[in-house]
Amino acid sequence: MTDDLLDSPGGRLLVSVAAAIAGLAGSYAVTGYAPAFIASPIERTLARSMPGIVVSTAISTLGSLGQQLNLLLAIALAGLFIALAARAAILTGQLTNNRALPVVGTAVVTWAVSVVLTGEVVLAAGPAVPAAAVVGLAQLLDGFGGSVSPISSKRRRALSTVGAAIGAATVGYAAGNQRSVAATGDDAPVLNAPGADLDDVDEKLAVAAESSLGFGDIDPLVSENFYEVDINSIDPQISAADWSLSITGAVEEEVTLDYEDIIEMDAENRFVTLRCVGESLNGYKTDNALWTGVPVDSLLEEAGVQSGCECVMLRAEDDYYEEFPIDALRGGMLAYGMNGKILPRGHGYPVRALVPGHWGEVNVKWLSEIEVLDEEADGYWEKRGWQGTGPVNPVAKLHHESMLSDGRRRIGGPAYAGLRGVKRVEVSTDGGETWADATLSDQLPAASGDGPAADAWRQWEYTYDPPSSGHTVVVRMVDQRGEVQPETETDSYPSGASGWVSKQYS
Ligand SMILES: Nc1nc2c(c(=O)[nH]1)N[C@H]1C(S)=C(S)[C@@H](COP(=O)(O)O)O[C@H]1N2
Ligand SMILES: [Mo]
Repeated sequence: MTDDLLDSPGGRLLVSVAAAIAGLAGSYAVTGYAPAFIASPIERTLARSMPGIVVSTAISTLGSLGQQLNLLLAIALAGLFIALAARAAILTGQLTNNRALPVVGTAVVTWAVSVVLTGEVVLAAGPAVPAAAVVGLAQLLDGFGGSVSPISSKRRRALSTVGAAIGAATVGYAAGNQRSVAATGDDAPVLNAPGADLDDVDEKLAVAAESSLGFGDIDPLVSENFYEVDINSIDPQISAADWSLSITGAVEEEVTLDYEDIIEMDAENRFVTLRCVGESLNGYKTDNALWTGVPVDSLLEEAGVQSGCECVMLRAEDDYYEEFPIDALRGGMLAYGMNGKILPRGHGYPVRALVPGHWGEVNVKWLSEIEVLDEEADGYWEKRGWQGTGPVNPVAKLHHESMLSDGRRRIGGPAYAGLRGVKRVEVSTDGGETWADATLSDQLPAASGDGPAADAWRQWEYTYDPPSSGHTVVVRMVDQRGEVQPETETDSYPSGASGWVSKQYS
């Protein structure tokens, strides 16, 4: 029995774990937060194989936390693979008395595992090299090959190995963050497309800013922090130059378009609000933006739709797919710009679909294929029990409240009804006995500039003298046809939350 770190089971475990940490960091360093990161395919597989009801429950109870936990689990599993590779390589090297095997074996097996997972032959060196280096360092510190160990105490050698791994992790994490393409809007480059009218974008955004009942923390008409819902925690990272969109299936002629084709076509700037079917009644997964893109209709006409079911499947680069009536898509657009910026990665760069008035889930991001179907089929979420391919449920939310200096209370929030349009918001401060009209923000302008936007939310505001005793405030919306938002309360699963938002004041 020697005093070598690698000769004890505990020492081997420690070195294997250190190799795993360095390997994970190395992978992240060369990929950033992208699908080529070694944990990403594991995370996808976990998310795909989770039973629908588990996913749905996780979404409604944990929100995005569930997804983060899933990613953590995937990272842990990827680390386990590397640690097992290192441990096996060390043990085999010792058994066969082959001094090169621990390092070479760790490198080769980690590389192979990474290639199998991610399909990236070159980037797989990212995890392989640092993991093998940690094993090599441990051997070196043990003074292998007859040389004298540079560090005599075993404990110190262990600490040095772990220290090196943590150092590698720090550097790798920083490098990976540098490399990560921002998912959200603020960092996206300014839009520049031959077919887009950017002055019109500025004008419309200015109108939205003027129309906004801008006070306190009321949600602005153009969302500052547009919500994001994805089936994977790591978004696809697509280069516009490699991207194309095809219209396939039950068509007279398949049509394929690349990014250049699309940004050269005549574009329009449209306010469209999105609402996720999974959000709670008074939730924060409804947002509005000014989108730049091209109408889908003419492209469908070019392809010549011959659908037996009048239905269509949209498919995406993240293997997401949603099916719905093709008529809904005819009014939609292919968006490549958002609020005057290039469509951010997290919202579907380079191109996403917008399907006015319909639940968020059919607004497919990272769109790659429009498949015209002959028969109905289930989309990703419908396979998991959701029914979110239809028009949104109307809702007036209560998100803002403040006390004014004169003792009155001001309440407000967004109201949205999809293509039905918000005509009125009514407020009751006596639990629904009597109702009064709230003040509404002006309707946002239509893409053409003529009349109101077909599918955009409005803000409401109401100020009242609160009674000294307890009372209940209830809010409801009336659509352009005069229909009152349904009072019946339902959960978001499976077809969207409904009911009137209310709040009790003591
Ligand atoms: N490719 C793809 N498209 C997608 C999703 C997805 O996971 N993958 N999520 C959908 C869901 S459930 C919603 S609510 C909206 C959200 O769009 P946003 O993230 O831009 O807000 O995108 C939809 N489009
Ligand atoms: Mo959603």
